[in-house]
Amino acid sequence: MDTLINRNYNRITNRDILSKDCADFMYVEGLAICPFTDRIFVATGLIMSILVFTTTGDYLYSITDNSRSLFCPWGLCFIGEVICVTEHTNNSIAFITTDGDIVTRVGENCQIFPGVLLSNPTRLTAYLDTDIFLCDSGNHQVLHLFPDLPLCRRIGVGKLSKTEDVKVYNNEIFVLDWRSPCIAIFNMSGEFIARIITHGSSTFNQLNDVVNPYCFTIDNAGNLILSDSGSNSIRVFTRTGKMNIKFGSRGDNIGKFEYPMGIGINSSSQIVSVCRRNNNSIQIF
Ligand SMILES: *[C@@H]1O[C@H](CO)[C@@H](O)[C@H](O)[C@H]1NC(C)=O
Ligand SMILES: *[C@@H]1O[C@H](CO)[C@@H](O)[C@H](O)[C@H]1NC(C)=O
Ligand SMILES: *[C@@H]1O[C@H](CO)[C@@H](O)[C@H](O)[C@H]1NC(C)=O
Ligand SMILES: CC(=O)N[C@H]1CO[C@H](CO)[C@@H](O)[C@@H]1O
Repeated sequence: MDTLINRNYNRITNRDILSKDCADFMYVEGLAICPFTDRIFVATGLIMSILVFTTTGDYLYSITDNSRSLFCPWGLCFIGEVICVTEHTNNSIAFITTDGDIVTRVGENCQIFPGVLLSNPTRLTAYLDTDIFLCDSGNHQVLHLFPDLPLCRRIGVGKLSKTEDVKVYNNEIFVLDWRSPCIAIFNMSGEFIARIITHGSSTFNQLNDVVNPYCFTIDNAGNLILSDSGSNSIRVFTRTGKMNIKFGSRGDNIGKFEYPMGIGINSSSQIVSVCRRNNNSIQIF
């Protein structure tokens, strides 16, 4: 998926930003980029659909599930060409084709594993193209779902609060915990390693106004790219939590944000970001 282009984030000017409008982003949540086509898929929560865009952010079509509505799609990831989507209010995960056909659905207020009942699942990520790591936010944990569902294991019990987004990089699991806020790191056995980008740490002053981070991504060099809805900015941190760059502020022009949410990186290492407004609501850096 990722090429070996390592981005230098020191110089992002408005001339480097491609921006497109989308009228339906009032409730935008998560975002995923299809590993095969680089098309951009955006979950719209209360609008109950997944919007699909070209690699350059032009609107193509909307997926609402051919048999019945998607229930509050929140987070997206791809396993092969299948979209995995969390349905936030229904406590379910739908597996759906890019044409809108449901492959399968698990959860729906039922146990997905003995003793495991999803509670307000938020965002999720694919691992090795077979497994899924999922933020089970109401249960204050991350679930590792194996290919032979409903088999799964819990990660971060007692260590996490309101989990919003998760990524795996270099055999470490990074979890965005909104309540702290911080990113908690676990190893593949589920052992807690560290919290970074957290209040009280030496990096605190660099992020004094990080208040509402909901989504993040990791580039191929291991930088964490955080979408902070509170400060209407995007910040790039190293693995140790040192901030490299902050860009953006509130506004509706190019390079400005209003409630930035879903964020991803396309195959050319471009950052794709969406926010909750009409004009210039998809921006590609
Ligand atoms: C990544 O996004 C940029 C900006 O839209 C686009 O020019 C480029 O083609 C995209 N990369 C791929 C592999 O689609
Ligand atoms: C999903 O949520 C919707 C709206 O909250 C509700 O009407 C519907 O019954 C739920 N479906 C299931 C299967 O729980
Ligand atoms: C995770 O950390 C624990 C404790 O340090 C260690 O015993 C275990 O081998 C580690 N697992 C992996 C996969 O690195
Ligand atoms: C400058 C610009 O694109 N303005 C548009 C912002 O969005 C509103 C509502 O969709 C449009 O009416 C404006 O033309």
